[in-house]
Amino acid sequence: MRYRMLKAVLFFSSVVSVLAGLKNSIKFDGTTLKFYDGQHDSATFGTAVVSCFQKGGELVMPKYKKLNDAVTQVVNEGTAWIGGGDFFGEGNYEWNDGERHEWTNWGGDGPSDTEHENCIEIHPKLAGAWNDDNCCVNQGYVCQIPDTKSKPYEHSAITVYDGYTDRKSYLQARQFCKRHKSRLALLHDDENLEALLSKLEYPSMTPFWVNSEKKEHSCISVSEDGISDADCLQSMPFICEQVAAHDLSVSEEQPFVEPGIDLNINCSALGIPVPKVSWYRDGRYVPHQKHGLGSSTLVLKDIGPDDLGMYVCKAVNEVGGQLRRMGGLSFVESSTILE
Ligand SMILES: [Ca+2]
Ligand SMILES: [Ca+2]
Repeated sequence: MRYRMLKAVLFFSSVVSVLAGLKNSIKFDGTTLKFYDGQHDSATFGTAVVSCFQKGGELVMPKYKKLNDAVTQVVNEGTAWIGGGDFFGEGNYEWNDGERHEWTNWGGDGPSDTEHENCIEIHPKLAGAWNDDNCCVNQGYVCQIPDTKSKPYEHSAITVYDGYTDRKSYLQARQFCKRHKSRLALLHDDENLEALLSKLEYPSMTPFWVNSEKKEHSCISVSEDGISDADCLQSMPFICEQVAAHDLSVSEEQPFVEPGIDLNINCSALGIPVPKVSWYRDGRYVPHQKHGLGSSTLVLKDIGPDDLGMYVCKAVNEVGGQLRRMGGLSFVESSTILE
């Protein structure tokens, strides 16, 4: 009797420790991978895509092994949708952002390649192998969500003008930066000051001109000693800054497509220089778009089956920064409306 009870206790404690070891979210490279299990959050592929968007992320696209391994780790039960498929041509697999597959992890002999299986699921119990499945199947999925909204200066590139002949007055420095498709480096807060100083190659006792958000109408300089007011006419070294495309936003994240309607979806982004913003469908440039300054509007008239596809908005400028987000959605759910 005593023996049986001990066994029961052992069994119970092992169940508890297994449960404690199961996590449905992990941190990965500045993002969180979160598993929505098939029992509580079961979703079709299309619903999973929308759900991840609404959570501020996207259906995870494990484009390389390290990320695929992390996804495998977080899916603690059953299988899960990941963000890719061959929706737009049998056997032409791509990620939801329109990129072609480079690294793959198909199980068995690869995708079974039927017209009815166009979305990819991951099998954690088979070492994270992929399988193509019917997009309408309800199951779990993994979202990848950025931890915090990135701060613009984390994506900025600075150029320091500290030669003796480079020295300029505050106003001249501002104009110089502007002519060079940049701005006088902007100070947002103390954290940003530290980031700025850390980008200098060597510690500087000489103050530099910078731009300040806090003190708009005075001329500000920074050095190792911190921020100080200075005589605007003084000649000083200065720092110019370019900021990668950021804060990309799409006016309609989830348009409900019905045949025959007109649709205008605006996409805009910030950056210095002003980023070039463009729409792509299935990885190809969309001709029906109106470009503005740092924005572009996708103009679809009398929507028909030919317009269905995966729409991606890209914003990019010289700094090399680039953000993508999917705008138009026309998946299984909407294509059934059109049929
Ligand atoms: Ca297929
Ligand atoms: Ca299959």
